[in-house]
Amino acid sequence: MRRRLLLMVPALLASLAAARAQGPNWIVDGAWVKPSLEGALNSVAYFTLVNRTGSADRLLAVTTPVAARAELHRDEMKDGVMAMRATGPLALAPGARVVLAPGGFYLMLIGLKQPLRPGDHFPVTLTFEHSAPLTVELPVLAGPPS
Ligand SMILES: [Cu+2]
Repeated sequence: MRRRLLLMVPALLASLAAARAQGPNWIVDGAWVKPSLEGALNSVAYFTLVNRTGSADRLLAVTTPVAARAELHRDEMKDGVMAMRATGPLALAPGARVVLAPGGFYLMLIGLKQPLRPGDHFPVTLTFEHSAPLTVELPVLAGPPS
């Protein structure tokens, strides 16, 4: 048993090296955060998330030091009224691309601890069901990046 474990180690190291060489398993693209309005405690962040891990996963939670909470929301018409609702965990099949953009999904930053001004940037950490947590830096911009 012991011998077998030892033999497995080089294979494991080789697969870790291969994984690293392949680059990021998740791609976060086109990120931007709306500047907070004067005195506002909330703002919204947008980005595109692409699953390049090769396996299905779920985005379970998002955290950031600049807000008390960060939740995935979606605006929906319900009984003729536009309302937002929390989406809960976001399932991403292998190769799936989820676009957070005005009019659809977005990341709601709730309880801002500081104003967000154009030119600022701050980290958010994405926690997945299977993948290691991913921390990315989001820029505060007056509008979508071109
Ligand atoms: Cu919302």
